[in-house]
Amino acid sequence: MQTVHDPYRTRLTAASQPIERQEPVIHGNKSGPLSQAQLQQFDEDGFLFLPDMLEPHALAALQRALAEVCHDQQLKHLPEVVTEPQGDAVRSVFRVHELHSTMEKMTSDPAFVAIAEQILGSQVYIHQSRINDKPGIVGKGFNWHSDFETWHAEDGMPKMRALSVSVLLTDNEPFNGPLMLIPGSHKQFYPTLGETPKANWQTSLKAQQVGVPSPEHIRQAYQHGGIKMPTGKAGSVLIFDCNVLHASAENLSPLPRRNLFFVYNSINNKMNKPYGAETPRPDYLAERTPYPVSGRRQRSVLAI
Ligand code: 6CS
Ligand code: FE
Repeated sequence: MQTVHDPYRTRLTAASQPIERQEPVIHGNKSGPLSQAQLQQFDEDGFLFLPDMLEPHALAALQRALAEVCHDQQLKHLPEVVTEPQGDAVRSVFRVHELHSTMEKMTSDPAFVAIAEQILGSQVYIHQSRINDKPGIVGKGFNWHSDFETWHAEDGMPKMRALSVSVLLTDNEPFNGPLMLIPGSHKQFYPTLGETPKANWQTSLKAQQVGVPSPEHIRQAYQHGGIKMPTGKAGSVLIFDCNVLHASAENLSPLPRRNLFFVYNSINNKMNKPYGAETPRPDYLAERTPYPVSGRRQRSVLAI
């Protein structure tokens, strides 16, 4: 556990007030694919939804890759594959950019890398990648959280200088458990109550208990920003800041909600020791050695 001054103390034993974000949302003023208006929206809301971004052949290839990864009998027993709390339906598969070349290609698409570099103001590397399969009927939800809170406490991410790209691989409808976000919530850090249990990730990835903001803080954030639920067609893309509060409900519909996520972190924001846990999580959840993604050798498959 870290002893140096930490502006984002969390996993506390007593309730604590929200803390003002210390870092900007847009780092520097690099040019890139996003317009000034899009950057401003990302800055204000903490996310940006880009409908119908993927070329159809690229979407089809990713959907095939997802099926291969989720149903591979050899991968099944890897710790990267997380099943739903009850039963053996696949909930998430981590480190997909190293498990499948199509996924790897997507994470190094020049347009995505350029967007990440534009927002984060430096070269970037993949901190984490995953599929959330959220199967129909049995797919459970994700409690309210800030990703940064977990990455700071359990992985040692020092600053808010990372973002997630979510590629919708099935249509995200209001009824199949799409992501909900609280616009503007990324400007505050909501410290959470409760010490991190040993090897927390073994249970937290099925159902998160620790690192969840208090109902009072969620209410406060909601009163300020409301809730947005960006739904849309497969092939759409959601980009969101590492500290925006988000959650999603269980999927009682028969239609799966399959999303690919990958997290770009600034190469200047390397992991330290965890700020709120005894030992860092395994590499398949949090890369500790930054290999910059260059994204310059291939043609982009994005319509931007
Ligand atoms: O623990 C994590 O790193 C992951 N858990 C959630 C619920 N969101 C972000 C991240 O993939
Ligand atoms: Fe999350």
